[in-house]
Amino acid sequence: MEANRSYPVLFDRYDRNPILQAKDWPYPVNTVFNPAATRLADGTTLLLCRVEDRRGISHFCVARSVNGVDNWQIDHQPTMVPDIDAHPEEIWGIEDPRITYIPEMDQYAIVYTVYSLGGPGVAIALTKDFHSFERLGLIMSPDDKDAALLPHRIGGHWALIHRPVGPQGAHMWISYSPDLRHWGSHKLILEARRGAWWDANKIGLSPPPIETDEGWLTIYHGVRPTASGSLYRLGLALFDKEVPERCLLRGDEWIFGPEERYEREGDVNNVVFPCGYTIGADGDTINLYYGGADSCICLARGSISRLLRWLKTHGSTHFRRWSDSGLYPELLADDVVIPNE
Ligand code: BMA
Repeated sequence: MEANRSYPVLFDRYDRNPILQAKDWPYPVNTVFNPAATRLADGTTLLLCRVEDRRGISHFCVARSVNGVDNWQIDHQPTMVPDIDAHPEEIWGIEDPRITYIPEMDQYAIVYTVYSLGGPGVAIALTKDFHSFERLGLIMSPDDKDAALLPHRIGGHWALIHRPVGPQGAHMWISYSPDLRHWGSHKLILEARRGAWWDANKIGLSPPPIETDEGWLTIYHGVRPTASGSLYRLGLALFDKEVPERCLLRGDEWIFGPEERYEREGDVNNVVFPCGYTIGADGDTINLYYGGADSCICLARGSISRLLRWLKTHGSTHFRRWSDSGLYPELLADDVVIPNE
């Protein structure tokens, strides 16, 4: 069905999507999707692709391209595979990586989902070269995923955004650590909405937040259950630069969702799932790399300043009122009009 285009289009799909798929792989695989992305010092775009083998278990494989669009050089064998002996929590695979370059360590942090016997959890590994990896192990126990590290310390501590699941739903949280291994000061930062909303009940961080002068521009996904399966769509939120647990703005409408056939049909229908982006030489263009229908890798381009402008006109702060969690009491107090007694 033709989509109604009367709304602002914030991400333009590359017209030769998908850019990578199973048939491009140098060894037999089922699917390739949900890649992390970064730009290396020499300007090369590196994708750390989630590859699902024909047992159903995922590993990571690196693809490199000079222009970030085509002529991908794919590692001839898996780059990072589950290390079950040292890390039994990786027994059913490693999934959905997010890369953050950490200037203080001159290393890349890869935060990824491990599929353990107890369910999905969050693990972290460090690398300088995407050939060897230093695993720090499981940092968030199941059920938790959709995690990424901020690139520098906040008030002396590292900050991780992640998505634990509890009986009250699946919401986004932030946690802090002095050493990347021990995490605490957990805070709920963005709640899934309720009822019929596109982002009701289950949300999660998509790629790592984008640091801008106005705050951490954050693309997140919302999962809507329907009679024919879940619909994965993307929305926007902005968090305070100094206090990243404070949400400043949240868009009401989703900004990107499955429309094209490669997003509508695959191993899991109706999924767009970005885990990474690169920023163009202009400092504004965002190249968003995403999985289509859990089967292929696609590219869409947007503009950071345009996303911020959209958020200012389409974003709201009203969502805070729906919180019964006691979040932001000082803001609530300002918002709520108390009748004269
Ligand atoms: C999520 C993650 C993603 C996947 C999506 C749709 O829970 O596991 O890896 O793309 O489901 O299947």
